[in-house]
Amino acid sequence: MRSVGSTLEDFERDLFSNLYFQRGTTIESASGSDGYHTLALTVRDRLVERYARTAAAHYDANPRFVYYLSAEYLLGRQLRQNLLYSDTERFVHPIAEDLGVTLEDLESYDVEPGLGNGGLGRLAACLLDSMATLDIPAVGYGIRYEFGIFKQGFRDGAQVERPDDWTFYGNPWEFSAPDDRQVIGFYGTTARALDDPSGLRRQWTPGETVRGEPSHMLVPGYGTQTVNIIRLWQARASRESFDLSRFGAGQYKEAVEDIVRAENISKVLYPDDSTEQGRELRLKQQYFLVACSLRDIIRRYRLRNSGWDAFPAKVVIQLNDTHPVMAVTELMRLLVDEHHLDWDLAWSITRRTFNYTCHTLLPEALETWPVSLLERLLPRHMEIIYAINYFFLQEVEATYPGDADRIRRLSIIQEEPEKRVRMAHLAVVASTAVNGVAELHTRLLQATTLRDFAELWPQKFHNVTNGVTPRRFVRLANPRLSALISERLGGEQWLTDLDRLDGLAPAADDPAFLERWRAAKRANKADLAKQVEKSTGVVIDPDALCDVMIKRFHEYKRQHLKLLHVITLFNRIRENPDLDLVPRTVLFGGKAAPGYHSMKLLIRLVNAVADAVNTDPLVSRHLKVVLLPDYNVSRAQVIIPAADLSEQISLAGKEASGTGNMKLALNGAVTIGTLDGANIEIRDRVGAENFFLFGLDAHEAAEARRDYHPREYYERDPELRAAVDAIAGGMFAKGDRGLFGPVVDAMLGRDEYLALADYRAYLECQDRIEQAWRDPDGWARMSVLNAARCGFFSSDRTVRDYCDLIWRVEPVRVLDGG
Ligand code: GLG
Repeated sequence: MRSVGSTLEDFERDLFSNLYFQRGTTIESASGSDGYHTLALTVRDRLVERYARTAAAHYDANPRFVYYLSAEYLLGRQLRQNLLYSDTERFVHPIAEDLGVTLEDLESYDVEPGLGNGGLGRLAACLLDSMATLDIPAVGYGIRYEFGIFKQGFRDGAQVERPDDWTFYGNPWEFSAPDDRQVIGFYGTTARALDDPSGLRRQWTPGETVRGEPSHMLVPGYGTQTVNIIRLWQARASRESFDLSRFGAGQYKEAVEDIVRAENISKVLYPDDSTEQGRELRLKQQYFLVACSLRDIIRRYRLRNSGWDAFPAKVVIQLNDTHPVMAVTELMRLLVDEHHLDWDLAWSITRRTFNYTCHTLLPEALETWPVSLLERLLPRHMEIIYAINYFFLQEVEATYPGDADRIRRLSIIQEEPEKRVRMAHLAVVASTAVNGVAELHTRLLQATTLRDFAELWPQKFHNVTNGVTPRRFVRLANPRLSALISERLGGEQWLTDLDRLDGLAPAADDPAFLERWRAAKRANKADLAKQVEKSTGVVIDPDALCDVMIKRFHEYKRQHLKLLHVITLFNRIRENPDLDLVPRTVLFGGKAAPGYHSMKLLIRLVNAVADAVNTDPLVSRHLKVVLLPDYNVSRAQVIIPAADLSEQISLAGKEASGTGNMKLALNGAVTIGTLDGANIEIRDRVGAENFFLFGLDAHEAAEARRDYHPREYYERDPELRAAVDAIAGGMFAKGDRGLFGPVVDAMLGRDEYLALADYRAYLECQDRIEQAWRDPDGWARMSVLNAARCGFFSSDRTVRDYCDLIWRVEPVRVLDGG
């Protein structure tokens, strides 16, 4: 194996060699981008060597592998992470200084792969990071979207979406592996396999084929030699698709039609599903991901194993939400139709291989697909679903004889109003383990959304509370705080053993430490202020309370409740200019799905309110409001370390877990939140006195919803009425009463997520926060205790839980090469 050296001299030599031989340029003529790419390649070389040793160790050990299937990975920038993980950052500074550049300059070329959209995608990235760190043999499978999640901008305050061409300058972190490409089919017909008396084996003749070309990115572990990979598939037309004769005849568009159709599959993340074509494309993507990945998993299995008996002992597949659930039917098809296994054996293998993580409680977020679409796009898979359902319902009938209603509720097929396949049901039926992502979520899944399944198979259900990687979200995002923590704890072991943060608790009573803690926060806030000014022009005060709500825009998350608070403060200051208010910056960040019109309108309203606040000479002395455009992982890494207050105000029972809540608490932000998702577990750990709780709990919310009249709250509460009236009266729309009318109608009409019911409690809680903020030592104490007591929320712990409860995999140590 070729070995890269580990000294500064080796690093410098490789850097110049890469600049010359890989970029084909010299130091005299190199551009900034050349500099970045060269550095990236040199860092990558260090990881490649570890990867080669990891692959060899895995080959020798032939262990059980975790295969993580996910539609999204929200990785964030790679350069700083890989410098840290390869322990080469210390080399860069002296070399860069010699050359007259800074690491910050070079990092500005580091593009974030926008391959995810929210918490689910970032969780996938955190779990991969922790698996590598814990030496768990694992591969993540996903799609290499040509354009990831859109870039968000604002025009007249309204969200505009621009394509994110993230690979435009090339992605130095990725290797393509064309030899491992796969060919998969769509459409076509099925026929009976004549030599199969059971009739369960059939022959599928696809009507269209598409190539999946893989590339992989390296996923290094921290403080260990393991480097795993994430394998991403890109769709390519099969070679015959280019119609040379049409091209020759000048029909250029028609000549490439098939190519365009095939390659559209991996064009964008979550194609808009408001049209028939969009829905078909989404399902195509899902099948494309799992069909390519399963073939690759089988290829890897066969490198060291033969026969099928050992398959579940060597392969555990984790389905990240319902998007990859077609994998179940594809494995059945491969085993039964192509490898001629008998149905029962194939089913037993399948059931022992898969596990399913559910990330939601909202029934509308549980995917279902029309039977008619499946019959056309994946005819064989639809037959397999029917067969799985047939045998499953026999099992149900045997357990609950004559309970037709239960059979209807449990069935994988929904009959009314249109026949559809319930992907979550398919996932539960085909999995060994099903897990929710926080204690409350798992409990509610068992009690409501998946209740019949929990009664049928109670032993299948587990809770695995989410976590976040402290490497990216504390060490990289917040170097100041990290240095302080390491100094206090006497080393960096906390980065791989986050429970050690507990050792900070006594420092919460040490005034000198609190002073330094505050200074770190203050400096982070100054950094944030610079970025806010640069991207919005708004000047914010680093000494103001930094009140942060960063997450996707969704009605259940209740950004509109936060906005009602802001408008109330606005009204209070205008009514009473001498009011002694705590100076506060309210920072929003988040995108709305392109087809989610009500949330796009809310974004517009947030921007309009921000404008009104920031330009009012009176109000802006106390309050600033900013919606930072294009919220992503890189921006999160700047905002989170600067936050004083973390807004986690979803209606209780709606947010499965949340992970932003964990990142913020670990960075010393104090939470204002409802008893929802992982907020509950955060509060249990940091202590009720260090957490600002308000609002209905999940049970009360469910009760209140039965007979709910938001107007009564509006009429009873003058401040609430004034806030709503300000919107309705066109105060934020230059007098136009129509523009934000739908926001008001939604609040007063249905108020689906009970924002008005929680308004007064929320405001009172914010008043308590003001009081607390006036005592700087008291606040800093809460802040320290939040960080100190949140070690549980490391994704290392999450991965250990998955290993113990579900995966039953053992780590494989990779020996040091040096
Ligand atoms: C979900 C949920 C979040 C959860 C995340 C990761 O909405 O509450 O923290 O997955 O489990 N769809 C999501 O982003």
